[in-house]
Amino acid sequence: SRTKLTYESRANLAKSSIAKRLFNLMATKQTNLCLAADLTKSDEILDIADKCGPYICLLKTHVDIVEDFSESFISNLQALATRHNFLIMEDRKFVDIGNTVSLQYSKGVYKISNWADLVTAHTLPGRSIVQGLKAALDGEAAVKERGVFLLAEMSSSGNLIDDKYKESSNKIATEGSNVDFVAGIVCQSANCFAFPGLVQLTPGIKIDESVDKLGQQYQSPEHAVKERGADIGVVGRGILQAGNVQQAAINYRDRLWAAYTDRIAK
Ligand code: 6AU
Repeated sequence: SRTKLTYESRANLAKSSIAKRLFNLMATKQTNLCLAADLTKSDEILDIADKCGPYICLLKTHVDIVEDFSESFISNLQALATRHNFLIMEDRKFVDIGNTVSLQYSKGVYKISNWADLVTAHTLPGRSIVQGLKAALDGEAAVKERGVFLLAEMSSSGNLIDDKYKESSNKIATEGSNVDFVAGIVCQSANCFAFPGLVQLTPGIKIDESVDKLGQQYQSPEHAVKERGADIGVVGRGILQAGNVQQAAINYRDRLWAAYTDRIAK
């Protein structure tokens, strides 16, 4: 199964250029940690990106919670991504008709397609959501530098996703011309897809807590990687609320990476 393969070998199987790049980055930098930088001031995000940058493969933003958004915030974040070698994912969770998501992706205040290597999208609208995102990009070369992660499951208790929805999401990820743009799947279990060229991104990871007060459900880094098939573990508050964020990032990186090396060894 895909979970037994190394990230290097999966880079070779990936059909999306950015998925290849991400798998190779993870392998050479030896990290499968994604930091969810869910902070509301740009300086706070830049500060944590600088402190945790050396230990992450991906930094995930929710740009619409930033209170002092500016173009210099984006250029500073990109400079940190280059310096520390991580990719940027805007967790926009697009969920509309193709024409609307195309506008939301490339226009407005944030112009997400200009700076986010990766974005997230729900599959609820059907396959046209992937076509809509691609349509916002200018030509094949631009498409190659970008990618989307489709949500096939959620970590929140009582979410409405069932097995059929999960299966159809998986199908959308791999069908036709979608394969060069879909880089991975956001999900909670190893059976949510089979194609080893896709990256499984799994949020809801925390070492010492099982839930929050608003429906989030957590699992340990080891459980996520070894039992649930996570290729990248997303950690937000587990790092953001730590007394020493850099040490927390190192700790999560070490545990997620050890779980991966264990997984491929057995
Ligand atoms: O570690 P936390 O709970 O502080 O943060 C988890 C992060 C948040 C959520 O928006 C996101 O992961 N997330 C997602 C994503 C990545 O799409 C899906 C999901 O099912 N659950 C979830 O928490 O930034």
